[in-house]
Amino acid sequence: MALDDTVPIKPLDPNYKPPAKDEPGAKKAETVADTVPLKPLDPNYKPPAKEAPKKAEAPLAPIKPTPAAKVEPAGFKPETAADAWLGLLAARGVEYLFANGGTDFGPVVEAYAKGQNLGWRLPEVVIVPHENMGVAMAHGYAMVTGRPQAMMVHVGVGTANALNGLINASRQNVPILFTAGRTPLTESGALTAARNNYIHWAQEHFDQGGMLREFVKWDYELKHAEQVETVIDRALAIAKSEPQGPVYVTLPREILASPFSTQLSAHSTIAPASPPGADMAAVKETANLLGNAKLPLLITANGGRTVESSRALAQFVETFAIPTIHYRPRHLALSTEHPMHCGWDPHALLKEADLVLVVDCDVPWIPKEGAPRPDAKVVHIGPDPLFARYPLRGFRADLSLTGMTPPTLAALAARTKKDLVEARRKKVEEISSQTRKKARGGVEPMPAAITGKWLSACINKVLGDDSLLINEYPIVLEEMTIREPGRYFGNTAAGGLGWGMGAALGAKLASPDKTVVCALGDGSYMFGNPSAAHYVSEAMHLPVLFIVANNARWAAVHRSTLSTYPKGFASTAPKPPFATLEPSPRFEHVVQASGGHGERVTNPGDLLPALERALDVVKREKRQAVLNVCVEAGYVKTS
Ligand SMILES: Cc1ncc(C[n+]2csc(CCOP(=O)(O)OP(=O)(O)O)c2C)c(N)n1
Ligand SMILES: [Mg+2]
Repeated sequence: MALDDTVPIKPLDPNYKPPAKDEPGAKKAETVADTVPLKPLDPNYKPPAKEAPKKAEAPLAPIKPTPAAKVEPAGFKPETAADAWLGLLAARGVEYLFANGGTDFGPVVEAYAKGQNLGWRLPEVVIVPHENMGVAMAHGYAMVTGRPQAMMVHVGVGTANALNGLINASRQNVPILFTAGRTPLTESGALTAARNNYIHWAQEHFDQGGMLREFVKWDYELKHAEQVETVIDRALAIAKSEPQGPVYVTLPREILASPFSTQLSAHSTIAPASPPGADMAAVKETANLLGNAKLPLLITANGGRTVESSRALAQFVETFAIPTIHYRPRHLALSTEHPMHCGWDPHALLKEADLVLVVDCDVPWIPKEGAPRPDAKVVHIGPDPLFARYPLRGFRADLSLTGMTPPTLAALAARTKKDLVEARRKKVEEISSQTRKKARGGVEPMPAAITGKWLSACINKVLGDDSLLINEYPIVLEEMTIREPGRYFGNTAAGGLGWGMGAALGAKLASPDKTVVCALGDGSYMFGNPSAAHYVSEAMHLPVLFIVANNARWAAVHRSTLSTYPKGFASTAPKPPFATLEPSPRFEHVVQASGGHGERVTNPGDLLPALERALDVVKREKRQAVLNVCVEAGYVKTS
């Protein structure tokens, strides 16, 4: 029996009443709605216009990302390190500065105002009212465009709030130039921007970078104005070098305010390192194994990281008829309909395979659930095939082939014989179509209660070819038909919750012409700092459809307890201990506070029309929307 089947299933009660307070005489609420002193949705609501739309129906001017930065105009004459910092960010191609400020920001704010006044080219500032949500936005932007953006937060406390997001970005190899102020260093008051507030003493760290050093590729404190160019160029070059990742720079207030007199270069002074290239001896050895394999298997999580990588992987598995599993994918390398696409769980095919190619994948299988045959060979391929930053990772590796996916697979393809390929092609195609057929339910018939699987099928039905789907937990991938790379983004390897909403907003910022849909659990929604995310959506005109699969619990937490203690006390508890989120908030009302459209869906029959309505609001009215979908509590998550 699958673990998930052990979860006691109890559908959400549509007439659910939150528990009345125990005090005598406490008024019992009649319905959920009665407990909420909110006005009904205003159908004629118009978002306060930044750029004055005349009617709610009138589409806002399309959001254009700041055009790629040119070398700063002739008038750019930085007088302080902060002036130079901001101007250089723009000159080096940083389009956005995600910002959450404090007393450390004075010189930066002044430099920005000066630059705006004098017509300097500057990154556009995005105010992010929570750092974790903000860093997820920078993550989302880079994951869609490949371009690192900058973020600045308030000293150590802001850094601490961003850490979860940085762990996600680090494990997902997403480049971000993450910066924080440092409390002023000097006490006498003689220097510009010296200490002048009580917090400046308590906010000093012995080692501010130490807090996140494990999760950035490099960190440094700007020690003198003269260093600005080197520090920005070095930071960006390291972040962009493979395997990519976030970097951290701290900026003490007096240094930011100090005079700047150094000549700046028009272009970056430090080029990123060239990507790792495959060693030919290792390529030949792998080609030999592949050429002689009867049933190879390819497992990937990040193979679709870029369109180029996705195309290379598709061509490779087509050429050699290799069944391909996306295991806990963060990107899709193959179309879900591809004849080599053999599903989402490697363990069945792993038992048979005589060669396992692990491509850009940190966890290719779960040892407790299965392992390659003792006589099979296992080859790991990626920019860092050993995942050296993971403390423990013991998957067998007969060969660890360092190299980016496209050139490595091309080099392999050129050296591999194809004699055995056609003998297996039919069998692999059969596995592919049978796997799809068995697992896919579709929208018909309609179930008695909304399951996660059926919700996914309904989302699939309404997703257009122009949409990006950001999934923080609930999507059952078996139900999806996603044919193009770069359209699906799953939550990160580290699983730090609170990623989805910010990532979706960052993706929308990067691709204003796409329809961005973000699927979340009720837990993930609350981790995402919803009021901060909805604020940014409205303020930056970034309409996203947020779909909350609401089971009023952290099902994953309960499943995890049951996996260790399937027949323990927790398994018979009336409500999942440590994992119940009742009374479930009326999420549909939260979005209204930021001018969005919110609906709660309880009946299966109402789901598709509600999805259509919400999409219409997002696409035509350019307003965000939340669908609070009450799903059956025990849905089975398989992908
Ligand atoms: C920052 C953070 N805290 C806690 C967790 C542990 N955790 C993993 S899944 C999960 C529950 C997610 O709840 P929800 O989004 O409602 O999805 P469900 O499990 O109900 O499907 C939690 C709390 C985490 N991954 N990240
Ligand atoms: Mg939940």
